[in-house]
Amino acid sequence: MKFLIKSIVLALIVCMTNGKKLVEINTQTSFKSDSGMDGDGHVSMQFTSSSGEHCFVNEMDHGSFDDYRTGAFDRYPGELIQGCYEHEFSSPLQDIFVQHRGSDAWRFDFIRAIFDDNTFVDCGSGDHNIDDGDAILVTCHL
Ligand SMILES: [Ca+2]
Ligand SMILES: [Ca+2]
Repeated sequence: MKFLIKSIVLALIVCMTNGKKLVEINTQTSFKSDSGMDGDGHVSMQFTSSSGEHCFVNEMDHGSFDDYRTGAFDRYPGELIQGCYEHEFSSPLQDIFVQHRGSDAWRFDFIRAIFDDNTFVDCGSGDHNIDDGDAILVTCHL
């Protein structure tokens, strides 16, 4: 009986500590000239874990603020990440599928996912360039 109770308590602890909620996404636009998106450029992102859990952000944008400038580190906390806000991942983030729309290319170094336990994961290996509807899969560093 003692063993059973111990097992249940242990299972509960594992359940409670296993899931991480995504709370903020950061993007590092490259410093090379014309890396930014000033004109007609948009990106959507799908975040996927090693067990296939995923969430989707259609377009991260600070409204009238000029996002994704060359060399900019942009932060998108809370509701700005739409369907990914507080999305729970029970296994590590594996990759991000980044889809571009529009005529202004975006060059970025990495995308950072920050969780509610203050840990973060960086995805991308520098110098990814997407334009005119390109889609790429960037790998996360575990
Ligand atoms: Ca904007
Ligand atoms: Ca550009």
